[in-house]
Amino acid sequence: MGVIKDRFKEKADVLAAEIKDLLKEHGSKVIGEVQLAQIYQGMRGITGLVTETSLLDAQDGIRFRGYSIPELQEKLPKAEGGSEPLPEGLFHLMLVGELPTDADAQHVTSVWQRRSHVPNHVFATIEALPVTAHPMTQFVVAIMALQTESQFAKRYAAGMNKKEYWDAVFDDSMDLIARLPRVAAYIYRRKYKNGDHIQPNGLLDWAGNFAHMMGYQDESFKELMRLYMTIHADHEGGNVSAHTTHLVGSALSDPYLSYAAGMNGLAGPLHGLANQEVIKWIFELRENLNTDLPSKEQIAEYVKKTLSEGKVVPGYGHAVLRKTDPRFTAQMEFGKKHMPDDPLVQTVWNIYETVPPILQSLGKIKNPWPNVDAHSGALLVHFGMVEYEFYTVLFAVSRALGVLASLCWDRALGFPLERPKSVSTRLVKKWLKGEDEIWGD
Ligand code: CMX
Repeated sequence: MGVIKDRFKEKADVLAAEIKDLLKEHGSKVIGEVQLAQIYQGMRGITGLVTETSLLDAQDGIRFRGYSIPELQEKLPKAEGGSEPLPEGLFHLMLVGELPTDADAQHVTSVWQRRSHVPNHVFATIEALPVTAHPMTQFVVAIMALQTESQFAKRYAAGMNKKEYWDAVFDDSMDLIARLPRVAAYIYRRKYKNGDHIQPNGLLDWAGNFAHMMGYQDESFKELMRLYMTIHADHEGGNVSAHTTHLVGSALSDPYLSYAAGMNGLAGPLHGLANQEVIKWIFELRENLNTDLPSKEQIAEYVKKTLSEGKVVPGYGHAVLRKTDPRFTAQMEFGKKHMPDDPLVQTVWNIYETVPPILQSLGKIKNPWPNVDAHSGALLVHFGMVEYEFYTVLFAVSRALGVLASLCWDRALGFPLERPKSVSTRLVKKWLKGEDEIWGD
């Protein structure tokens, strides 16, 4: 077995034993109560999942294995000459639960370099789609084409013992993560750069190589990709992309099937697609007002217009967070360091000063503060990546790190098929009249 696989298995065996004892002793403890409204309203606030890789706090934001984003920026290994964390290090942290050394992160880089070959039929499958197809459609179709490579699917068909599920999921996850930058960069160059593809550079780290294959050689852009891939990787287990990957994986669908399912969820405008919606909205705002730097008054007017048309202000609000998203703040810091005078970046900051009080004044929005998607596009545009329909693909490549690390844990801990109980409104009405029990079988 590889070094990381060994370490993972060792940790997983310890935790599996702990969970067994924990459930034996405390399994019947009540962890919360469920109100009728919650089952009609997106299950907000219901604790019903275990995710080991990260935990979201409404006030403090995301922590990966207990570490905040600023802590990760300080403690995770960096590329030579760089100051942003390597996503390889974050993956190690999420998977093994320990901060990696520089050598550990380099090891992950070399494993992913070794496993990054993408078979030709995947490119042929992408080519079979109209070039006009949305990049997320091309991306998910490509993942499905890659599924022919699943070790899990092959081993399951050959009668794999359930004790080995984790091992096959681990191998598929590493292969899939390794291949994603090549697939995503291929889609980018196909759609926006006349199919003028760029070969991988075997000396670069995962995110740096991704930037290179998309055609961005600027060191600062590579740094942005390292930061971007780190902060978008995981957001505990209940968000649509993580939950879907976990749910589909619980049916023993292999990692390719599970991840593709999750990414179909990420492609929704209330989730990952919001990053393209934000920049589209700002471009429209600038075009409408015929200025590169709209005033705060002009922004306020435009926000009110958006709301009056029954639309959401993209990049604002969150189902769990109740403060400014630390992922927004990390990107704002990057902007201050690398491009403080960029008018688009300044517009994002002006929007940040303008939108929250307006949303708050509506009285119904639980979180008027910006989320991760409010900032990301402006940084990309600064480097010339103006093709905003591609942004969710960047998010998807990063999200693979969290959801696939979690999938490894799901199988290593032997989590069963996920199958919550649902009710009909007919039953609810009967239950309210005392004519039936709501907790049937
Ligand atoms: N603009 C306008 N209205 C908003 C809003 C926003 N940014 N955020 C929430 N609301 C509205 C909701 O639509 C809802 O309205 P109705 O009661 O009329 O249906 C009301 O405020 C209450 O919503 P909430 O409880 O505060 O928020 P939810 O947990 O239901 O939804 C989210 C969370 C993210 C879907 C929502 O805030 C939103 O649509 N934001 C804009 C899209 C966005 O940025 N998504 C990205 C999230 C991060 C990610 O996953 O990448």
